[in-house]
Amino acid sequence: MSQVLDAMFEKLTEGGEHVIDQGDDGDNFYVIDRGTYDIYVKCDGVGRCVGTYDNRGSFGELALMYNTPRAATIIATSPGAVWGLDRLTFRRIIVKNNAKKRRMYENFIESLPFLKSLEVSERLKVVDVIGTKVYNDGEQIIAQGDMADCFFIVESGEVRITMKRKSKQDAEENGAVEIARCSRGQYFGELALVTNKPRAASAFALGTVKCLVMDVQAFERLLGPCMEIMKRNIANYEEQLVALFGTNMDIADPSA
Ligand code: 1OR
Ligand code: 1OR
Repeated sequence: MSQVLDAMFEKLTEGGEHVIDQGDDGDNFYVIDRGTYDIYVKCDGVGRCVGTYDNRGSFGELALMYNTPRAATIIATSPGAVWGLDRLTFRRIIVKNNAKKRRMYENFIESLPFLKSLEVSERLKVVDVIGTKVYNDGEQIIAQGDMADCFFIVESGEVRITMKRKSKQDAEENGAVEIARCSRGQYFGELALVTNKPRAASAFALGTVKCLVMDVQAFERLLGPCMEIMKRNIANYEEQLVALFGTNMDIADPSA
């Protein structure tokens, strides 16, 4: 960690500035300090905005990790600042760390049924992008109604999913209702990413919980082939919702 910090340099960015251009060779990896950045990917020669970073996140790792040309163009849309890490240091430290991560998580990721539509090489890329996060007993992992920017897989421990009832009055009277539990190998937090809506439910740690976390950009980039399985499961939520609350309120719209 201290080697990475020592090697990082600050770069101020202006609105409209191209921090990365698709097709270039990779020089640096960037961590956002502040500012907003659009992600453009060329399709038949035409650049299309496929996502944004809003004051957090990182980019520019793909060209350095896989020795490929830049896969997207990143354009600042406000004044901001990023922390850069040069290619050599990135490869020396991050790529070495990724090799360790592959050894640790390859078997676990291989065993997950919802990732079975991915090729082996794609599952390895999933291992490369995941981060890990530990939550203490009772700690909130997701808050219903929040905007979403990541997806979770439970590595150990148990996660309690709760949902507030439809009307405010009900919520105050009854509090939140437990609707599901997730344990090792199960995922949560996909719904808001798939529907582009706020979080439909809250998630809390039951005991100590360790999760693998993936940001929304990696989720969209890598998990496309698993969408069918996830969407089938979302249809199940809708059925359960009717059974539990006796209403078909739109889970994709928790503010309703
Ligand atoms: P890089 O070194 O290739 C561009 O330089 C960076 O943009 C890339 O690393 C990623 O960090 C970041 N597809 C490819 N690269 C992306 C994407 C992305 N999003 C962010 N980057 N997709 C967008 C998913 C929202 C998939 C588009 C089909
Ligand atoms: P999210 O991004 O909306 C909360 O953040 C997560 O809780 C959600 O993604 C799902 O991954 C997870 N209805 C809605 N979300 C659920 C449900 C659920 N279960 C788990 N999540 N139902 C439970 C069905 C057993 C139906 C509602 C009663």
